Amino acid sequence: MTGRRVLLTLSMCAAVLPACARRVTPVVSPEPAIVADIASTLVPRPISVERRDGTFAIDGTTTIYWNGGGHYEATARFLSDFIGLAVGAQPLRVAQATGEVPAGSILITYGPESGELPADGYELTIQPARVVVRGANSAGAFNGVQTLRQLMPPSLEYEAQRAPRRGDIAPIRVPAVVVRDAPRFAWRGAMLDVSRHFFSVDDVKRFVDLMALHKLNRLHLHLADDQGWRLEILSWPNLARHGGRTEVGGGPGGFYTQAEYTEIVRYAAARFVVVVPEIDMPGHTNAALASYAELNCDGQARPLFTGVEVGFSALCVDKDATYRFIDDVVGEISALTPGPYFHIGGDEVQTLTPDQYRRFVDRVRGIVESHGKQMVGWDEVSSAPLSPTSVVQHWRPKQAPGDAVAKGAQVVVSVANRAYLDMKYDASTAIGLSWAGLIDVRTSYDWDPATTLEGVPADALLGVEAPLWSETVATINDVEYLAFPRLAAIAEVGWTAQANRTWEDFRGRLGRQLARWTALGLNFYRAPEIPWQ
Ligand code: TNX
Repeated sequence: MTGRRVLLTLSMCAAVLPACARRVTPVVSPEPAIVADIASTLVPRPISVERRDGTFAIDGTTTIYWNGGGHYEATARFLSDFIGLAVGAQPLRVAQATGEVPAGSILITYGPESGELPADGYELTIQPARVVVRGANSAGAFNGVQTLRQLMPPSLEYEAQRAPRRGDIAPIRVPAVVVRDAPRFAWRGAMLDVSRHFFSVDDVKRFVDLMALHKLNRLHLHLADDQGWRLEILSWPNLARHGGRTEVGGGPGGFYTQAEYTEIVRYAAARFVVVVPEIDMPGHTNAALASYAELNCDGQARPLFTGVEVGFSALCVDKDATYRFIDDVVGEISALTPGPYFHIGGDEVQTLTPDQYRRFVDRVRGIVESHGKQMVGWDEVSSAPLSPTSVVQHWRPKQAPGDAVAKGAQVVVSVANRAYLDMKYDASTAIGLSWAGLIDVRTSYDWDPATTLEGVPADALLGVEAPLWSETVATINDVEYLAFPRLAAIAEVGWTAQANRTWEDFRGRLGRQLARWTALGLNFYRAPEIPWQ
């Protein structure tokens, strides 16, 4: 069955997948039919994997049943779309289960059988007679399907495998196995800075796809900074129209219309990824200050900015117009965003007094909450009053979260010396920064979010997030290069219990992603310390 899957040429690829033309030619390597120790292929590592005898065969007659409501149906359709036309001339049938499902089918449902699993957990049971994915909730069922996906042939990741084909079509075989699994943290995030360089809707979707494969569930979009305002705001149209027209280095920039942003949110939600929109303020606001003179204390619009310095800009915090502006912006974005969060940035303000800064954050938190959202901010916001619903994102490695915790806030750990995807891997990395250090794959993997910062009790620790700032990152190929393999490392830091993971074991499993990532056309960094095979 593997032979034919391997016979892919660049021209076949380019015929069905325009992306092939601009990507590294995917050489789909031969795949081991079934790897003996299948746990050794899964990233992130599950709680438990028990191998059973035999395999389950997916062919053109396999039906994917769902039970439990629309979110489960969406997951069944995700699986059908993933398999595409790999096993037949039609996509696999998706149907609602009514009672027992017949032998030979796949069932996506809820309620793990052997005891409770935490939210987002799942139980995946593959037997020769059937496959059952039981989610603790709908996100759990989706996570279980991602594990099932990682047990399928890596070549399926290659879109050409889902195109119509002629001749015999072999079934897909997956090993019989019982996987029980649940995440360590509720917040497993990645941040994309679309302000310093702009990324298209398709680029963002590609990033979401890569997140979902690794069970990441929060996409933080850094939508506004000095160099660009990237989301259409109907009540302040010049923000995007003028403030979105450039980027670092003077390129054309761009912005998402509200319809495009809504499409990103929908696409992410279909993959159980919650979008966290960020409008950075009161600093990092030059694009807004260039678009509306009235937001400046001196009433003078600023010129657009295409450099990389930080800290020079700030909204006029003593003007009422500033808060009308913020209320309008937060209101419009909140209405477009189903997730519970609004990120106000709050980092690196150098032109305000501490008291001005605290009063600003306090007032903006009230605005965010009046629009029904929880405020998220970079760790600087801890100096201001917070709510128990507030989330503080710690990026400075030496900044203890005591203030935030004392105010009842939750903490997301993004310490720059571990979690920043925009740092270089080593001194020879062609793109990236190095102010927080060089971050090789082991550095991004081998740490514990519970102990890296002083004084975070377990119940205040919401999760981890890996930010990708884009001063030096201009294309999706650059994004992929800096993000992988390190984003897979952070995904496991966020998912797998500390006691259940070691660098040596991870290294081996990462090496076994070679075929899958190659089939995906992923432009990942071939880190020399990883045994790619
Ligand atoms: C610091 S991290 C910043 C960003 C830069 C980044 C580059 C943080 C909250 N602020 O403005 O893009 O460093 O690594």
